[in-house]
Amino acid sequence: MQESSLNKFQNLHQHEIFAQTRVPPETPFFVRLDGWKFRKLSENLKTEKPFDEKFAKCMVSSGKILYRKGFSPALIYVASDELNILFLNKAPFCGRIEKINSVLAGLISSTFTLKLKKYFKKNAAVSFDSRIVALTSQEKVIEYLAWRQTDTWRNHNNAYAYWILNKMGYKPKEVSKKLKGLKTKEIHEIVFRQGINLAKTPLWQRRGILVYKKPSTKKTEKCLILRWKIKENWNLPLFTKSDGINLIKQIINWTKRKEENSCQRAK
Ligand SMILES: Nc1nc2c(ncn2[C@@H]2O[C@H](COP(=O)(O)OP(=O)(O)OP(=O)(O)O)[C@@H](O)[C@H]2O)c(=O)[nH]1
Ligand SMILES: [Mg+2]
Repeated sequence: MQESSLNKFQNLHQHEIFAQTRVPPETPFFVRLDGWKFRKLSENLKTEKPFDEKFAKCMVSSGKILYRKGFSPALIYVASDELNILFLNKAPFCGRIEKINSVLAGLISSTFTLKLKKYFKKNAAVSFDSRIVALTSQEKVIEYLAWRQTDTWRNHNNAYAYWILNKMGYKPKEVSKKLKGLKTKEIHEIVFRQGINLAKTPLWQRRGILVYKKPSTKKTEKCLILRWKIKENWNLPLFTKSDGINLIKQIINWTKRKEENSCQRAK
């Protein structure tokens, strides 16, 4: 009886038309999560302007939850209210896009709420939007990170300029008008006249923060033990220069080695 009444609804599964949409196999991809209405949130929290280290810590430790929940991203690039999570060959949920976007956004949002409580002693329900950026090669992965980092630098300059001009008494609309179309050099000069050198601000504000797993070996009496530790890098090189590119390549190679090892163990 119960079965026959259920059968009647079975074709409704066919309406879940996006459920099987997947990232193509063996395609590296980023999941980019961006805080929803975080400008308002940062005002409500009274975060430090233009950058708040506690806010950045909330972002970083929210990203790190993924490792503890069994996901294996190659790296997470954090900047402002954005998390860029790179997966190489091992896509979670067999690459199912709806599942990846919804579970990751849920996990990061709930963790971020808990971290706000810890660092700001405030309760706030937050949300992140989530999208998938599929890339075709290691070069594209590096190019993508260079793009996000360049955007971070642009946002950094604007954030300082807004903050300085605001402090000088300009209204938000006047600030926007004043900054519109200005070149980086001109923004630097405005801020410099107020005593801040934009080339000397903390590196994490200018270049973002990278989270990844780094291998280390420990020698015991019998053998060498390989360990993976989660590392936070708050002093990043430029991803457009050789030391930045080499760092990304190194992290990708570590991840590939780790994935190969876990495949061999599973055989
Ligand atoms: N005061 C302060 N604000 C921050 C900090 N980090 C991020 N923000 C805020 O977060 C915003 C992130 O930019 P957006 O993602 O474009 O703004 P949003 O309000 O989240 O907009 P949507 O993503 O479209 O919902 C910045 O504009 C800042 O207002 C910080 O360290 N300190
Ligand atoms: Mg946002």
